Amino acid sequence: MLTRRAFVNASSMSAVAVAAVSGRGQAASIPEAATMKEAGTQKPLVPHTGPDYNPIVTLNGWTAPWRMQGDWKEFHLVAEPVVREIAPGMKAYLWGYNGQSPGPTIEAVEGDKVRIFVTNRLPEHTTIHWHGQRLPNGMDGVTGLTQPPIKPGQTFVYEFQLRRSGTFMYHPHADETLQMAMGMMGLFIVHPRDPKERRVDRDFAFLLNAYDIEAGTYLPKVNTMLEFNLWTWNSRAYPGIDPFIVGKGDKVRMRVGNLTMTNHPIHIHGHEFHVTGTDGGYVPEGSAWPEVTVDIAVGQMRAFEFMADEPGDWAVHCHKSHHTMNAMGHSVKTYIGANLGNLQTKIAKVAKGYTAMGDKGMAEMGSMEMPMPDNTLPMMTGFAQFGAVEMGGMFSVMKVREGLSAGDYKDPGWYKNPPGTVAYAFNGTLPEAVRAAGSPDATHTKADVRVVKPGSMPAKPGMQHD
Ligand SMILES: [Cu+2]
Repeated sequence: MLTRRAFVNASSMSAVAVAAVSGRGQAASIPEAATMKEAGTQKPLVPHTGPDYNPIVTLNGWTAPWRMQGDWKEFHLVAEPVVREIAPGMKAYLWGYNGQSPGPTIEAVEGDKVRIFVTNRLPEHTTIHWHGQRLPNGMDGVTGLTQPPIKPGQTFVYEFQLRRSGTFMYHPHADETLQMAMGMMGLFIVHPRDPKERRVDRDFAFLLNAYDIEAGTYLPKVNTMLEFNLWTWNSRAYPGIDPFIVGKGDKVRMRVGNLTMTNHPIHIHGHEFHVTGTDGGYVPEGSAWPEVTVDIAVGQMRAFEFMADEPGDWAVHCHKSHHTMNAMGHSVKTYIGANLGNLQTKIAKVAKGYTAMGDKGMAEMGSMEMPMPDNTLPMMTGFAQFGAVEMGGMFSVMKVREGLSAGDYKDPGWYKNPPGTVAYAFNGTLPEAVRAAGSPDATHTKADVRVVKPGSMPAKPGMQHD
């Protein structure tokens, strides 16, 4: 028997708790199921057995520990109800695996034989489909088609050999609409057997998912088809999504899987990348194509790589602007240019605390403290060194810093911009630092600049809808 310490690889997974499997008779043969309480990004799980690889950093997630039994790598997933913090101030009652949604990332190596125990602690049956894997048909996890359902209380065993390396996912193929809308999914990363193949310095992974949770409530509406109000990465919404911490000069890979009901163009600032992996495998080295935005369709996975050579705090986000918005904003009416006059006073007479907003745009919502029901997230939020970020949903920050040692994922704080490299308010003269730096704008004179006075935009009749 392996000791609990060896199984959990205690050196790198401090926050992992180990729960015994229910059923005394089975405890000898089923590996203990680790469970995670923290919603933050956990330290990558350095392999303690088998070939070396650079472990995955699961954004706001963790990697499942395993044990070796002969030449089988054994994992234990427990499907169960979980409480997931979507961002500080909001929790959701979801279904997931081993204490979290998404479940833990399964990491293994090309050629490994994996045995995955799946225990069902849900109130209804489930299965797991290993999305993208080559495997015997009966291991594919489709209820009714390839296997009987895993009933509540049962444990099923999946066994297959990992025939190719790459980025994969797992999710139920049983009552699928409901179970995926409740957050049941996870990443499955297979590393190449040759540790030098496709090696990068930082290897991040996250799933795109979405929920429809009404303000003040905790349960996702499971039959929503398109009108989701929380756009999340690994079941977290900005500002709940951790930053990507990267050393200057690091080769970085991001792997993204889409288990929402719409496509997401994922965009990074300040760098161009090459798309190096799709669902079908690696893009041959000479054919990887350059982008700054990669559209990820429903059910797809994409991996892209770049050299992080520009220090700074760079935005990484979905480019559908409604996907960088949280729950409270999606039904706000458009009043741009409208003269709201004394509307606020009038409505406040019947609806206490009513605030008329939006006649100058909606940015004020990013900085003001609006009264909100408990357990929801403001439309646009987050603060950084220059003020309100006015974002939500699928948004994060990549912090590229000089001198980080390998494996250092501590948040370094906000970027200290060198003098003369931050956009500034123009007051008629150019500061010495900018002129000395030879900014192209130094050729402009005051007369070239068209000054638009705040408030000069005319209120056009008919601009408000509703
Ligand atoms: Cu999106």
